[in-house]
Amino acid sequence: LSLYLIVSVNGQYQISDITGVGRQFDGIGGLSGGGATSKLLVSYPEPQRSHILDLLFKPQYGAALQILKVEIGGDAQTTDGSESSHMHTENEENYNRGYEWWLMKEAKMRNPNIALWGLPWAFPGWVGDYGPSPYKNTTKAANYIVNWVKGARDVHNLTIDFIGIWNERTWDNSYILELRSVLNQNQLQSVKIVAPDSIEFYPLDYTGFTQNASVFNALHAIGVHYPGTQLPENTRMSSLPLWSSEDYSTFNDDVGAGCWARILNQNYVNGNMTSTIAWNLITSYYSGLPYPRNGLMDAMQPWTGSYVVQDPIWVTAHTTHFANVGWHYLKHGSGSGLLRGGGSYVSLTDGQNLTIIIETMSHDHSICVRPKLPAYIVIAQNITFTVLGSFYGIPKLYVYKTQFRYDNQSSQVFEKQDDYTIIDHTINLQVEPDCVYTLSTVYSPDRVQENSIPAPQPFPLPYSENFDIYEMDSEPKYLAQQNGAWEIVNTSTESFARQKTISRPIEWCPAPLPGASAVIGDSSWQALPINVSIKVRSPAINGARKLFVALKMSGLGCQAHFTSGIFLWLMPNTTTYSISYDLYSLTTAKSGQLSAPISFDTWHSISLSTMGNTMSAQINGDYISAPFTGSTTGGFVGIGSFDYGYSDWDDLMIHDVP
Ligand code: 147
Repeated sequence: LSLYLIVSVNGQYQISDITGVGRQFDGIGGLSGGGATSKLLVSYPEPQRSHILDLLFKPQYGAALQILKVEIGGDAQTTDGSESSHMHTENEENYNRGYEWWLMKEAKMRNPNIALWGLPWAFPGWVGDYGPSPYKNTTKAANYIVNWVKGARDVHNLTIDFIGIWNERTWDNSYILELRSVLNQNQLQSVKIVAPDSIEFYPLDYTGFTQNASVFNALHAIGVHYPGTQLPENTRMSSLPLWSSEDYSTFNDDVGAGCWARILNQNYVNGNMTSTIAWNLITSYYSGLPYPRNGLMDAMQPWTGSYVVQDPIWVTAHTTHFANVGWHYLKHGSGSGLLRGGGSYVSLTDGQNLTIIIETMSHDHSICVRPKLPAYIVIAQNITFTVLGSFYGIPKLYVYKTQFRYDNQSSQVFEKQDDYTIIDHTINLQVEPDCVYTLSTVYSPDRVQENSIPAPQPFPLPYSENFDIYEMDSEPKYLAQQNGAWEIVNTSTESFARQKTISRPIEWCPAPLPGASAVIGDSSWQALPINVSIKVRSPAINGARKLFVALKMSGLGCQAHFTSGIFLWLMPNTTTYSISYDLYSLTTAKSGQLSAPISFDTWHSISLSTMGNTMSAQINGDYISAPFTGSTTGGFVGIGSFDYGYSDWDDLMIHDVP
């Protein structure tokens, strides 16, 4: 019995447009939102903030993204926080909230050709007449979305290219038709609808969706999520563009980078998908929130300016530096396909230029968050490409290589190689597993080396914030709203932060959250004795009826109904206070009466601290103390209410107790 180990395989492939080209390449993008994933980016210091934006958007620089997809805020938690709606209530509109407008303008400034795309996760409650669905009154919902498109145009001079339906929730044919018609009534024919952005497209019956001729005509592209590079046959053969409109969501080490490399190629090779959008664009949410480091790079320390350019940025560059939207893939078998020894190749052309991208990511080094990746083998291989058709006379190609290493040696990432001279219309390459190659007639400069990135530091203490130096309606820095919307109010006499969501939104999270909340600081704050003080006020009209300030808040995101911590509760118009170890007050540590009621329309000073086995609180001068018997888990400082209603906050101060 003899044992053979196959160490290498030869494969021959054609690069040709003789029988025409394949589908149009529609671009690679990143998603800001779904939710609040760019929260910390906007408060970065310069020059780091501009460097980061260059790394995301500047052509032929870093990721050089071709599409920016953003959340249309809906005032509710949508994974790592909530984003503000442009219409908290039916009678008001505001297009200066949050940071997505800013981000879109920064992206456009760097790449005027970048496509912009908006998609809602959650909606303010009024959109669905306070029921659970935005489709109750399709005209209302369509007008709400079209207002956002018009706000982008009229207030920010931004042209929105694509608009979606409702992220990963049911779609509704009559809503799609109504949205198309309201867009058209507003002379927004150029704004294209992508749908359904559904996680479970497969095995849903595609016939019910686009074989409805009017729906088919209303759509520009079919967007699916986390397809695992595959689509059911009837979808894969659709004449509509097929996009992986949310994908990736993987920890951004070199396995995450490997996931991204594999799906960027194979979404086309296996699924005919011509655009892929990474969730998320950049990890700019606090560590300690769900899906840590799921961005193409990390920037979660605005107080230092520290950031990390992770390798998914350079995997993106392997495609985006060498092909523009509007180019075409070459067809399966004549420029694109699977490699005999494992991995894949795609070719892209504008009719003259040629770009070939090869990836040989092994199974264990390219696992994405979902779906399950079936087993397969990648081995070293000799690849021979025969170049035909329009590409027959190409004399040489520029070559860029990434080789990931998982054995403590450092990876070689997006490094320019010697030019490849094509002899006899033939390209020969020896390729090892876990590599990405680009061979192209397009030249791109060497990878930029970021220097002078500030060192990381924990959230600075003591920290104080008086909300005095902001523009009206802007979102306070570092205060990461988890549900509801905190915005600056400037009057002639005072400036403060107000929570502005006054009724239950149409939530995106599967489990409803009880009210509004926001966190600030560090998820690891635990042992250190810590004190938070703040002023709070509940307006008599539309004011919140149960307010909290909290320490050690953990268990956030869509799981926020399990949030634990130390919650100090005040009930406006009563003298009642309580301290609980969880958001639902399932475990109450102490409760009692204050010497004076918490009146409406009045500022109240409160503070809360832990030290050793004791916790203590001060409310307008009343002093409360109790033994601490809660969990030792660390967590953020938090504020909020157990209901929806205005609450005003000012003079936040956090310090460690000496
Ligand atoms: C997606 C959301 O659209 C994003 O906002 C973000 O939450 C992302 C995180 O991976 O996930 O939602 C999904 C949630 C669950 C599944 C798929 C997508 N799932 O269990 O298959």
